[in-house]
Amino acid sequence: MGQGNLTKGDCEMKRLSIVKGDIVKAKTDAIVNAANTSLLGGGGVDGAIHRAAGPELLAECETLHGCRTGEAKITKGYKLKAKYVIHTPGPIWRGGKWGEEDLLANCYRNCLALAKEYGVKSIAFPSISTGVYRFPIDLAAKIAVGEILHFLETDDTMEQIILVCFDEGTKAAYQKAFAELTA
Ligand code: AR6
Repeated sequence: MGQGNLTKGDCEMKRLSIVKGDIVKAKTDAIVNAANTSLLGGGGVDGAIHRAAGPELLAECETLHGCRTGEAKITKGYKLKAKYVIHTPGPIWRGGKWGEEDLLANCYRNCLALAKEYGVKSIAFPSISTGVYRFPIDLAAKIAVGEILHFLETDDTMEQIILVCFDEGTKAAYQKAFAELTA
């Protein structure tokens, strides 16, 4: 994965890319983990990241004493190509009346702020909350892309942000959100 594999249309905007792929292979400085509040691993992308990083990641996560929904904590990347993993528990979708939209926006905002604090110049995000946590994909994509574009408006340190979609449907939703937000 990386710039070389981007198809035409993936890279409408210089610093934001929407790609299909496996986030554990990302060569960015940091990758984001769609974690749960225990930070002690799970299925989905969380399981894949822990498997690829090796047991030292779980050992460091055990020292963090969990993380609140919408907040973010950083660890080393261990066996990953990425130097850091930024862990953020997204909200579980409960119909939309429990602050889910704000909590998901907080995930992106807090991950980007933490990345900036650690001098991260490139970062890859999975589609937080849209798997096991069942957040509707179109709404999640609008929030994710919106928060990232908002961050990039004022930031001049981040060189690349990649939204790594695991399937075509997710990628299409992100591309649609990008098109709508930049129209
Ligand atoms: N690379 C990129 N995206 C992936 C990968 C991968 N290797 N594997 C899955 N996805 P989910 P959530 C996509 O369920 O909804 C865990 O058990 C997946 O297709 O991983 O935030 C945690 O411990 C989907 O589009 O995360 C929590 O308990 C997206 O990643 C809970 O799941 C998110 O799906 C978090 O649920």
